[in-house]
Amino acid sequence: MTERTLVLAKPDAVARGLTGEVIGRLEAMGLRLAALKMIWIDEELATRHYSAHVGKPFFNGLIQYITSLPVVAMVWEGPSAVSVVRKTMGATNPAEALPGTIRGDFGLDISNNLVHSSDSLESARKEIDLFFKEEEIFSWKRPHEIYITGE
Ligand code: 3AN
Repeated sequence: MTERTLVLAKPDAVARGLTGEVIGRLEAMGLRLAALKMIWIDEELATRHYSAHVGKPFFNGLIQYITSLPVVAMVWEGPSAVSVVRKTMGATNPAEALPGTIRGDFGLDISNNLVHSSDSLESARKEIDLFFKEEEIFSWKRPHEIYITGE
């Protein structure tokens, strides 16, 4: 099923010049970039985005980190996009993420884990809503899409 998922190249990815690497990996897989913008997340958006983590010991640090520099927010579209993108990101803790994943290849520290992607279709819908207006998201297909995504 065609899905959309939210991806963030987080402040450490932007600071380290890894935004292109993140985009390149998802593009190379055949997913379609449907929306993209740079945004400096404020405390209110950060708290809404990470509402599941309110009260956890790392919450304040998480908010400080995600608001420290701009992020590059994206919507990616394609078959099973939510789970496919999660696999590409690797485990939350880069120290445990497999080589070949973005976090496994470029990260070392759980508080600086480079990327975010939605963990379910339901959170994807909510998170995309938080970051994008519907008119900022484009559904499009390649002429040879059938050979890439089967769609
Ligand atoms: P993921 O980003 O893989 O979906 P979540 O949703 O469990 O992981 O956590 C959201 C973010 O909170 C992580 N990307 C990470 O930056 C931070 N985080 C999660 N667990 C910890 C932890 N134990 N210590 C510090 N930061 C954490």
